[in-house]
Amino acid sequence: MKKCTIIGKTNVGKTLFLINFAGYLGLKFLDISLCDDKKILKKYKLSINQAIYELVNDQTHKTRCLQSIIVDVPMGKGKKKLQLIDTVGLIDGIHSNIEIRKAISHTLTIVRVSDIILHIVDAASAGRDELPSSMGEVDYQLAQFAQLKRGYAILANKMDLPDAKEGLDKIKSEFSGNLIIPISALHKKGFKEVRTFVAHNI
Ligand SMILES: Nc1nc2c(ncn2[C@@H]2O[C@H](COP(=O)(O)OP(=O)(O)OP(=O)(O)O)[C@@H](O)[C@H]2O)c(=O)[nH]1
Ligand SMILES: [Mg+2]
Repeated sequence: MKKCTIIGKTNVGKTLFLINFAGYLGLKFLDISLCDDKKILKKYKLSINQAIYELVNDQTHKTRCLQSIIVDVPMGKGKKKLQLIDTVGLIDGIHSNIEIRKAISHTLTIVRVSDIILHIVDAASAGRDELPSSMGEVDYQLAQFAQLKRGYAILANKMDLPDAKEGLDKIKSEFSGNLIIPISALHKKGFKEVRTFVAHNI
């Protein structure tokens, strides 16, 4: 089964995107596997609403472990299974907490073996130059590495917020030459375009 990894700085909306995109693809419940880069550590099931309540918030590094689910992606008359992997938020520089450093290292390992990389950038923070979510050095490094792969797209998230349009213009000029899809993980906007991109790359 192919792997699609959701990556980006902390607090940009990776986990909310995973959950709402899974819901958009038809899942009512999520069978979530917590894992490091080699093995599954724990499995559990949550409804979409429970998952949002328990796994998403605006504190940085809410997600501290890779978490993955299996989704069916419609392809023509059929569908294909895909592993969607939510990762630990990246930061510019080195984190002081060793657990987060380890989890970031697992995240980078998974990116190397992923077929599809969805790089989420917070367009609203980019518009306001607001740290820590605003795009930074780690986004440029990630784009340089990931654009060598066929299945790489940048998702400009939080397009529902003020300043996101200015942010999107900045993202387009900084990452020109890449596919950039504006989305709102909160309002499930732009998901059709993401689904089409994913289906083309499975
Ligand atoms: N307005 C708005 N808020 C969003 C959107 N996507 C995410 N958020 C909010 O942004 C905050 C962070 O969302 P998460 O999904 O936890 O972000 P994350 O990238 O997984 O963060 P870490 O796990 O800490 O790295 C939460 O308060 C979300 O509700 C969006 O499209 N619009
Ligand atoms: Mg998260």
